[in-house]
Amino acid sequence: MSQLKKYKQFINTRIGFFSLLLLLLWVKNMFGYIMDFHLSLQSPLQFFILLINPISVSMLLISIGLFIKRTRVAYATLFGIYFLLSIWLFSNAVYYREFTDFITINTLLGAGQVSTGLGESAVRLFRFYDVFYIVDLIVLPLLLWRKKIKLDSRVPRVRQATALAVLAVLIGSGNLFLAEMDRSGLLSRQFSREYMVKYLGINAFTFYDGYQTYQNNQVRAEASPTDLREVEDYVDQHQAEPNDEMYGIAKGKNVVYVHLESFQQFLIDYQLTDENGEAHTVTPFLNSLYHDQATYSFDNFFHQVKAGKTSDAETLLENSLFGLNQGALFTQMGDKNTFEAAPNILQQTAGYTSAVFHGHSASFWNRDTTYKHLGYDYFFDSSYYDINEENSFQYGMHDKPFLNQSAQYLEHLQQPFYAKMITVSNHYPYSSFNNEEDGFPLANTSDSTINGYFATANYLDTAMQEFFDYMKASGLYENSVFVLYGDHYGISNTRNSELAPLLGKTSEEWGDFDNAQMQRVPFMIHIPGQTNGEINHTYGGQVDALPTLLHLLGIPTDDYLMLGQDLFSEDHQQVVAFRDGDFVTPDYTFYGGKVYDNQTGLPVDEPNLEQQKLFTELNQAVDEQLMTSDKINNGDLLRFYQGSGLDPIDPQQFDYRNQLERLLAIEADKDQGSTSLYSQNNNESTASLYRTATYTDYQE
Ligand code: GP9
Ligand code: MN
Repeated sequence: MSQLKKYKQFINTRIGFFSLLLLLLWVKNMFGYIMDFHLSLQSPLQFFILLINPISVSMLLISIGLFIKRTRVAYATLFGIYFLLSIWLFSNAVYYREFTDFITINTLLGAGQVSTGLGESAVRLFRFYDVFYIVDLIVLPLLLWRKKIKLDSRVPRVRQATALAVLAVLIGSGNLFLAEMDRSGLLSRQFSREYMVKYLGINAFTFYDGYQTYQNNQVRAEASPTDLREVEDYVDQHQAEPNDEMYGIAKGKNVVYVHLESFQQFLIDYQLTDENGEAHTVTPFLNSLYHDQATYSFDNFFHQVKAGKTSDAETLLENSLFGLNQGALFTQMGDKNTFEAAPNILQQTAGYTSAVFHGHSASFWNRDTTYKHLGYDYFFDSSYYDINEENSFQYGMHDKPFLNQSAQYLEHLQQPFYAKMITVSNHYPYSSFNNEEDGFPLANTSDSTINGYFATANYLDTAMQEFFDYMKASGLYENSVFVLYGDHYGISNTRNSELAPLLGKTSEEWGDFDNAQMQRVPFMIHIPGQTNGEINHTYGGQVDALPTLLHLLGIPTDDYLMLGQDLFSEDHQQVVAFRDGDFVTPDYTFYGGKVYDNQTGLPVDEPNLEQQKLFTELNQAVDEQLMTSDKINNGDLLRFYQGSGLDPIDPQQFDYRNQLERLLAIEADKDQGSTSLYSQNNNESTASLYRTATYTDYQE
């Protein structure tokens, strides 16, 4: 019997038809990966994962048809599931062309209505090669009808069908294992939909998304306006009066937020000793800013993020609410919840224009949709930058070219503006520089992650210096307040004992108390013109940033449901909650289930009665703050809240395409009334004032 005949015979069995469908689906998925979905692959392993990721879910679902006895019903089921999976793939491909994103259950339910206009524009999104996605949906039924593929009336043995289903699950587990190996925390952290699809395939992503959406929707559906009462009570009781001396000192100024990626406080004033015993200051510029008389610096300021890392820091700083205890709020709720975030507040109370600048793909951390819900007018993502392999790495564009190229957009924003620059070069694995940027010495530990950290921090430092130089040269500096913050640790606890010798301790001495202290990140508010800046020792965290800033801008916060407190306020309570319920105060550190005395760094093994009482109170205070945050976020309670007087945001009104054109149109429209730097500079660009150099240039 010829080979071909054998195949034909096989296809004429139910298992054969099942196999054919599976093969076709795999091919179409690969076709989609090549033609439509841009999933950047960084290693052969990632490529391998991509090859296997469509198999398991397709196989499991289609195998349902193998359990059905009646011939026609069995074939209808096999083909029906195949049909649905094909259409789903095709829909995702078309959707992706418009939104560079995958369809979520929320999009389907119409809840995350940011995706306007797909209906009208769908036609122009079709491509000639789309035939490939759907032609088989017509051809296969025809072949069945014309008996080119014959229906097999023999029912596969249950054992056989079960074995196939089990195999599908095994493949799926193997897939997940490899995925987690390559990117740990994939499921728990959910960096982006792109990651999920790249590692697990479209279908697995859809199911996981569906499961999560269902869970979230349950809680949301049960929430009601009465739940707000407890939240309002909490906020009332924790209101911290503004400090008169500080209130309004930055009124009307632009706000320039600088997100210092993975930057820990210990880098400030740190000197790295190289192998010749020579000391190198890691961040000379940031140090000078830290000590500047126009800077209000904090040396007991802690990050409060969890799995959502950068995006959690953003959540905290924009809303004065915590991220979630599991996963990232941006990814889970960013396209659905109602927020009363900084861009919105500043817009409605003081006429600010808001913009985020970040040289990475818009969908990472679900930023593109979340920013619309936060009320950001503009979002300059990687598509606005001239990015190439030389000037970028897996997390986006390097800080110097990124900040440099941001100037061409920044200068067109109407003032006052609220702009957030998200840097990224100082990101794990701290090794991603081309030769030009190499130069700052590496630390000499056995951990390459630690070794590179100082050099990338130094790079960030010079990038900041260039940015500030430009701000001064362009004239924006005087009229702006700069807020610099570290988003989270860069060196994780598991590496800290290796880092210990660089911090004057031995690895053996290092313990959880030290780990907790390492969660300090910089928080500096630089207000040009001020002369009584100082290093403030108040204990605080990222949740406190927004009320602090708003008071400096002279904007009252009493009516907002914020959980942080103004760091300058006399009433500021110095209890800094970590997201997992641990916390620090000026006297004690609660970490990993133990209480430590800050003065000695030793555990308080036998607390006296007074201490016991205090610890219980502190624990309760922290739990209450975190619970209140969860209540607001999980129940989406701000949708019921009217006390702030803010008009609700319509996320659909934001569109992050063609932004430069829009900015130019606004300038033209306002004419003499335009307040952008560009207009003030007689319609001349200031971008050429930006000076940027490489490490070697700096040494010369
Ligand atoms: C990527 C960047 C990194 O866009 O902001 O996020 P992180 O990994 O630090 O959470
Ligand atoms: Mn980060």
